[in-house]
Amino acid sequence: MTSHPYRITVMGAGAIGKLVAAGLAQSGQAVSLLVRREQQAAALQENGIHVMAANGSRTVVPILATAEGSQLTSDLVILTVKSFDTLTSAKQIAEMNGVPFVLSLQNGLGNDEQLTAVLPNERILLGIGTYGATSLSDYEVAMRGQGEWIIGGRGGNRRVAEQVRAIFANARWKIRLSAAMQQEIWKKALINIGINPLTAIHRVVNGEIARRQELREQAGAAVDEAGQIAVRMGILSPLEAAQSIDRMLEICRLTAGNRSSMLQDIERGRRTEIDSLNGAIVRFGESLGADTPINRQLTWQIKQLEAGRV
Ligand code: KPL
Repeated sequence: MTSHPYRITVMGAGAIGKLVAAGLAQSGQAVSLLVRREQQAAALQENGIHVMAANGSRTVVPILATAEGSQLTSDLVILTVKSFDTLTSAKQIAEMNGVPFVLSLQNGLGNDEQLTAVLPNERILLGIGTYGATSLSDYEVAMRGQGEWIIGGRGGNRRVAEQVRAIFANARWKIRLSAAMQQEIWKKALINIGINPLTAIHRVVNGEIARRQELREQAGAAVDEAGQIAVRMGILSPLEAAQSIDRMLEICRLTAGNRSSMLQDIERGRRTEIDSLNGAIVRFGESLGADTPINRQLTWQIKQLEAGRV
């Protein structure tokens, strides 16, 4: 990447997009927020990003927001869009001035394959995050749980990954590098596979999954089934897969007051990321000849909710 200041574009202004853009802008980085709707761009331009901390305090961070990406020149694009928008976003990035580095901070399985279908491998960084954030409006976000970012270079680009790590650390985020992002992405997906559908179906905050025995057991069973697929695919060791249930419950407690992204999507009548989470497990299972009834059932239930049938 070029010398300071980095020109950073955060693509997608959901809860995580707003949180990241605000944090980086506050730390002095030149940040633009690229959104899809003109109306949201206008709201962000006019109000800035409002970040509500756990203690209720509100910080207003002025931000440059636009719905017109072809005008932007960036050194780094941070992708926070939903997993079903990854391919479209990758094509949009490919048309930007110059080819920036791209850091995916998204949920779900399969984002990396979609990015590499369009963008050069050595420009792609992958990341996951376990922060809890709830979007309150087009320009307001509530921080609801401390987590961490884990990032790494897809094409082994450790130098750029280290620069990005330093940028995030400077913005006071907890962040670490990993040389095994494929495993990290699966471990994070296993967390979402337990928490997200059950919070959305039962309309509860994350903490309830760890607190209520029947939800804890259902979430654990979904994670266990998905973990076995990860083991059969040679991605996680049996021990790593077994540890995923405890990790999922730990994230429930760390983000106890948060509404999961899937619950937020259902509440707003939007499409969810079920296809790249529990739905992906069903597909991988099918290709291995393994039945995954728990994840199939959860996928079906979320699809019913998406379609407004329940
Ligand atoms: O990733 C999340 C999500 O909601 O999608 C967690 C970490 C579970 C926070 O809610």
